[in-house]
Amino acid sequence: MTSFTRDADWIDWDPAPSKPAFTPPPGAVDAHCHVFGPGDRFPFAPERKYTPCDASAEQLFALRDHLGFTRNVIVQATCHGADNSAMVDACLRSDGRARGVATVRADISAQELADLHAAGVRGVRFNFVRRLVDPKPDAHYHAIIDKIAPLDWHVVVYFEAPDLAERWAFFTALPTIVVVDHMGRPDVSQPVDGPDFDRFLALMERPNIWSKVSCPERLSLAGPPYDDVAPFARTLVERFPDRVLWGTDWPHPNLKGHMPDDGLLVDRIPVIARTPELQRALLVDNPTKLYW
Ligand code: 0GY
Repeated sequence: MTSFTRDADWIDWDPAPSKPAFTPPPGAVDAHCHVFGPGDRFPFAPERKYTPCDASAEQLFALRDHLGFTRNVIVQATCHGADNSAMVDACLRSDGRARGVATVRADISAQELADLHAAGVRGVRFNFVRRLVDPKPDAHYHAIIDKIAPLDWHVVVYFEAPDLAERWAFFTALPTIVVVDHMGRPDVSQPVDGPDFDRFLALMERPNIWSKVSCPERLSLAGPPYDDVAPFARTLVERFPDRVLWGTDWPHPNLKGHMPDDGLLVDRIPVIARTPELQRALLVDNPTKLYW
């Protein structure tokens, strides 16, 4: 048994989120969430950049039910490196109600990939956020792309807005569906119709690019209820209704300052997806197409 001490400034997830007033449509998917450990069962990776509190599959499924959701997409968190055991275990114990996005080594074998697929994994995550992972050469990513091609998986990319220009050629050359985490992390002090977000919208004009309209709590400068982030998410939902996903980001790694109320995050959905049709596409049809 290995025990871990969370980082001194780590903020725990909210154990008693509010019950949302908004009722998600039947079959709704929380398409971006994580599990952490528990560390004594699924040790955190030696190369991790942070040590979180535990956040188990049972706790995630309890939150799913409390919020009125049906299914989860569990994204491998960087604190577990390329050891996908905790995420895979959660998928296997979900009764088919969770799918996964893995982090894999470039030398992963076809059998290991087949095992991940059987467990419910449908994509890999490439993380370019330097405070979370050390940079890797492009050859690393290209080797993985070649290996996942037979499985018809997609790629989830996480980067910060200033990195988009530098990585443009790389992102636009990816042959798979590419799902961008958290709207490419826009600077929400800039106008939604300004040059920075225009660059992201230009990326979205490519038919294989999708975006998660997630993490207002991470992007907001104003704080709850995150009104400053809503125009960015709403723009994406209305312009690209068939290529957007929504997620809680529970258990909210590395937040400084405040921990969001997950019930409030759900209550922001009708603010960014203003019709039942847009809500159904965002929460049910799009994630079902990609993951089930
Ligand atoms: C997120 C955000 C973060 C962390 C991770 O895998 C991770 O460690 O994704 C972050 O710190 O911005 O997407 O949940």
